[in-house]
Amino acid sequence: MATDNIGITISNHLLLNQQLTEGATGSYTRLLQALVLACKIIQRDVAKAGLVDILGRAGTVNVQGEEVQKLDELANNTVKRRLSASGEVCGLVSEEEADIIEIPRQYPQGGYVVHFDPLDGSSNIDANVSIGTIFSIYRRVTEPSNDINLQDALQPGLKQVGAGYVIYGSSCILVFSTGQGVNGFTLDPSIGEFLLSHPNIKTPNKGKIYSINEGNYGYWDEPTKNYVDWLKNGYADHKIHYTARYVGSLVADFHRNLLYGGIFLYPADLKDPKKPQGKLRLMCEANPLAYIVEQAGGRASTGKERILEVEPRYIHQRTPLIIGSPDDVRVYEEFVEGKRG
Ligand code: AHM
Ligand code: MG
Repeated sequence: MATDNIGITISNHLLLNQQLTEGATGSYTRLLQALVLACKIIQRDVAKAGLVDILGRAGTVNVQGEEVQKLDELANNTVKRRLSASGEVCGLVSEEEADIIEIPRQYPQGGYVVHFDPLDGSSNIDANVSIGTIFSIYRRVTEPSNDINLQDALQPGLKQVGAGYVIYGSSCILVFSTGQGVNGFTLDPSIGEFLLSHPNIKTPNKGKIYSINEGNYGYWDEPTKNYVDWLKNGYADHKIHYTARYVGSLVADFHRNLLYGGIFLYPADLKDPKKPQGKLRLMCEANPLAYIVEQAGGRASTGKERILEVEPRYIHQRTPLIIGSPDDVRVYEEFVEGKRG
């Protein structure tokens, strides 16, 4: 962690970037500031959850067929309200809602579309394990005079103009990229400000950590089984003592591996005929993290294709996600290509 940058607030950082961007109007900065505020509010709610009875199930089921918890609803509503009120978005897509969310007419319609997972890792809420918010930003591509439509919401990850995530954990950290590297800001609760704590994050080319839910081993495809077997039993070949780490919150697993190096895998899950593409969502989970990892020098793949080049067909599309240090992800792809195994 660099101490010389410790005093730079996220507002300073965003405004400086705006000044350095030719033709910038301030729209993008206002959008990011609204996201930052939403995440501070969610952090406050997460920190108080055990005290004010917002843990536990809310009794409804989200579009993915999963039970929604109270904090999920609060987080979803917070992001929706704050982004709508910013006047900078023309539509939102939430992991928690089936359709594109239109912006209430009382607010100006802006030029951006944001996909978000309001509370990732929600099965961990009751156990005080790290959870987070993930977001992904696109420019509108259709005429502003019309309502936004699927063309605006279904753009490949390469078209993102920014992405990030927040982890509500031992400390609250916001990591994001606007296409010029990756920076991490840690919330100083005593002043309520995010301060630059991790400037210009670069992920190691190789790591020793692998992160995958091995309970699903019997349901993986052969290349994934062969790859994980090789990590565990192939010391004579790779000369590395790999170590397994799996929180079960994507943001936490991703963040750890981004800093330390390693590979996270959520492959296709052959046990569930409804999820032949695995569990994770392309638009609100895989694309934003793929954007960040590439900006940090890493790699993100379905095993066969670069995540950022996948053409989305529907907003809640799922995808296998293999992400992390570039050399590690490349080796996995070689297993898929049949070059190893
Ligand atoms: P969520 O967005 O509903 O919380 O689900 C996604 C989470 C990820 O955070 C995590 O990587 C994954 O589900 C864990 O799934 P599993 O329990 O199958 O390993
Ligand atoms: Mg999620």
